[in-house]
Amino acid sequence: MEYLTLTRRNSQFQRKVSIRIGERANYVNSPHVIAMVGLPARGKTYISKKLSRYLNWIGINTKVFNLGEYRRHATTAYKSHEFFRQDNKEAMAIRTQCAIDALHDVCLWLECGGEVAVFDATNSTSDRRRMIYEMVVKKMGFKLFFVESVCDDPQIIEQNIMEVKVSSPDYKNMNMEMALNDFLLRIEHYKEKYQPLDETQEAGLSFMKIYNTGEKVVVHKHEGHIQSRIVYYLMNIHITPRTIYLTRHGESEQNLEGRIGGDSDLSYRGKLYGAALSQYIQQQDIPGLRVWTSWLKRTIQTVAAIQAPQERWKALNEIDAGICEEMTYEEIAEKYPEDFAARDQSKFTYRYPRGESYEDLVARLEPVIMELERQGNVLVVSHQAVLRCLLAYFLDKSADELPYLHVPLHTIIKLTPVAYGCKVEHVKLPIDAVDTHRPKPKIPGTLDEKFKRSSSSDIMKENLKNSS
Ligand code: BKE
Ligand code: F6P
Repeated sequence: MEYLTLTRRNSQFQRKVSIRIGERANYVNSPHVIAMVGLPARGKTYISKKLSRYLNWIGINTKVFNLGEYRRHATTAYKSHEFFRQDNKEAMAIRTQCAIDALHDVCLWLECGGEVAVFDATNSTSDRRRMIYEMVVKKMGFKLFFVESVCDDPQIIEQNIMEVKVSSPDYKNMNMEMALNDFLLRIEHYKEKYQPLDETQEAGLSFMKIYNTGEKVVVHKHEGHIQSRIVYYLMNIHITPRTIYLTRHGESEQNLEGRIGGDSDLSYRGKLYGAALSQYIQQQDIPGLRVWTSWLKRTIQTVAAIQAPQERWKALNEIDAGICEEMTYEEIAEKYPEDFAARDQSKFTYRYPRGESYEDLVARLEPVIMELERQGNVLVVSHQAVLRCLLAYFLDKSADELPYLHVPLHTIIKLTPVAYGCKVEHVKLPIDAVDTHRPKPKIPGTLDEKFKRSSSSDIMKENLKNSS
C-alpha cells in the first residue's frame, strides 16, 4: 500500500500526517477549497487575495488559483467580449479545459501540504459547481466552501472595472472607455447563464453569500473552524477609502541604553517626537481619526498632545521578552548565548523563556487586525515587534521576513488601500533617534559592533549632549 507523508505548518508546531493515498481521515484541519461565485467585477479577486493574505498571516497556508490567468496563459484569442458569448463553442471548450486544469492544480497543491486553496473564478452555474463538488469533495475528500458576491450597485461595479479591469492584459491596446464598454458586455454574456447559489436548488452545498459588500450576509451549512473564521473575517471588511498610520512611540530612556522591553519614559528626543507627531497629525486634518496606543507609558506619552479619541490596547504592548526583559542584546548574548543564537536561527518561532515569540504576537494581534478592518482612519502607536506583525499583514510578508521588517523610530508609516494591495509611504520626522534594528547576522548569536557596550555608551553620550 502506498503512503504519503505530509508536513503542514500549524500555528504552534509542525505536524507530520500519514495518509493512505486516495483516502483521508476527517481531520479538524482537512484541506479546504474556497470557491468564489459571482458575475465579473463583483470583487471576487479582491476577496480572494485579501482572504488569502489574512489566512497566511494567521498561519494557514493559503494560495489563490485565478482562472483568468489560466485562460490568458492558454490562449491569446481574446479580442473582445465576443470571446465570452455563450454560443462561442471554441472559446467555451478552452474555458472549460482551463477550469479543469486549474482544479487539478488546486488538488495537487492541497495534496502537497497546502491548507486552503481559493479558486478565483465566476463559477456562475450550478453545473460548474457540481463539477467542482465531484472533484474536490467526492474524489479528494476535501472540504468545499462557496463564497458568492452579489452586487447590483452600478457605482461599485463601475469603480471596480475602472480600478482593476481596464488595466488588465486583456485590454492592453484599448483606451479606458472602450475597455469599460467591452467589460460591461462581457458581464452581459455571463448574466445569460448566471445561477446564483440557492439553498433549495443546491441544498447540500456549504456556502456564504455577501450582498453589496456586506449589507447582508447569508451563511448556509458552514462546516467547522476555518469556515467560521472566513465568514467572520469577510463580515468585517469594507472598501471605504481610509488611511492607517503606524508609528512607534518616541525614543525611550531604555532605547537610549539599548535595553529591550521595560516600561520607561520618553527620552528628551522622544518627547520632541511626540510634539512633532501631534503637529503632523493636526496638519493632515484626518476625518474621524482614532488613536490607538499600548498600555505602556512610552506610547501614551507620545500621543499626549493629539486631539482625537484615544483607545488603549494591551494587545499592542511590546513583545514580552520574559527572562530577557530590560537587558541589552549584549547582556543576553553573554548570559544566555544558546537562546540568543536560537533566536537568530528562527526568529519568528523563537519564544523567550517565560515570554513570547513573534508567532505568539500574531495570535495576540488578530483582534487588533479585525478591528482595524472595521475602522476608518486610525493612528496606531505601538512598538517595533508589534508593528512588524501589523505591517506584515498589510504588506503580505512571510513569517521569515516579518521579524526583520524595518520599523525605525520617529517615522510614520502611512498605509492606503490601492487596487488589490496597500500603498506604503514612510514619513520621517526630523528628530534624531537611536537605531534599534538588528539585522539577521551571518553567524547566529554574533553581535554587531553597534550593539556592544563601548559603542552604546558612545550613543548615550551623544544623546545626553543633544538633550542639554
Ligand atoms: C480595487 N469590490 O478596486 C476594487 N466590487 O461586492 C473595487 N462588488 C471594488 C471591489 C474590489 C476592488 C469589493 C467588493 C465588491 C467590489 C463590486 C463588490 C466586496 C465584496 C464583498 C465584501 C467586501 C467587498
Ligand atoms: O528595542 C526596542 C524593542 O521594541 C524591544 O522592546 C523589543 O524586545 C525589540 O525591540 C523587538 O525587536 P527584536 O525582535 O528585533 O529584538
